[in-house]
Amino acid sequence: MSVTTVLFDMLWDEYILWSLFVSAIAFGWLYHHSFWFRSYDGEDPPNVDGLKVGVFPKHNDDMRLEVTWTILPFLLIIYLTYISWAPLDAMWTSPDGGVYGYECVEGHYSDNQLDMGSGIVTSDCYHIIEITAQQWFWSFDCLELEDDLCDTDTDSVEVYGSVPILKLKEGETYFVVMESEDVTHAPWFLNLGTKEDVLQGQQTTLWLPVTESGDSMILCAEYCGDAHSVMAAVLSIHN
Ligand SMILES: [Cu+2]
Repeated sequence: MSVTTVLFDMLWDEYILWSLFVSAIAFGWLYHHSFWFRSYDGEDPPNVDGLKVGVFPKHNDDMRLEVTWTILPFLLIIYLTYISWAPLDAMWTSPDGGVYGYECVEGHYSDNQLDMGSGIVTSDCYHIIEITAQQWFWSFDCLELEDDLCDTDTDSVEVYGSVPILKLKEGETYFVVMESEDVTHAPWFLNLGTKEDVLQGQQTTLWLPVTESGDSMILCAEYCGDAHSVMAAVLSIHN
């Protein structure tokens, strides 16, 4: 699969379709009301709510509506917190015996297991790699890892030009240690749905539990200057 195909697939990913769907409702509503509820020159529109300029329409108060409008979103937030608790806990798990175990010794592999119920991946152990960010490109360092586990390359991608490729292995988990040489950046691994800020003079870390092979883009999610929009790389996962 070429990188161009990957980009095309990305455009039609479900989140694009969802945003088109929501936009259609929002803008449809906006334009409908703008034209439907127009008044014309010389027309005296009926004041159905008895509104007076500068006076709060207290007669429109509805305690039941207000309480409902407070309690329902509150319950929604509790529910959203509840369902994101486990994934967030996994995303910020400890590198010392968390869900991804300890660093793999040479010749050992993560053997990732995906729990279909919770969506959480657990690993026997993980591999460490490094990412350095600068205006406006990414540098990957596989450290001591063998080529099959981690390798780098470059490729030419439409729109983005020449970009680095990070080649990882399906079924392995990587602990990425990151730092920036200048301003704040943030690698966004589109297909893994994960991103983290990269700072100058301070290390940040990010887990990459890899369960599916394929090519996808890595973009910069923190505005970092002129060429921010083309600060890209390719994540290529093989099995
Ligand atoms: Cu950047």
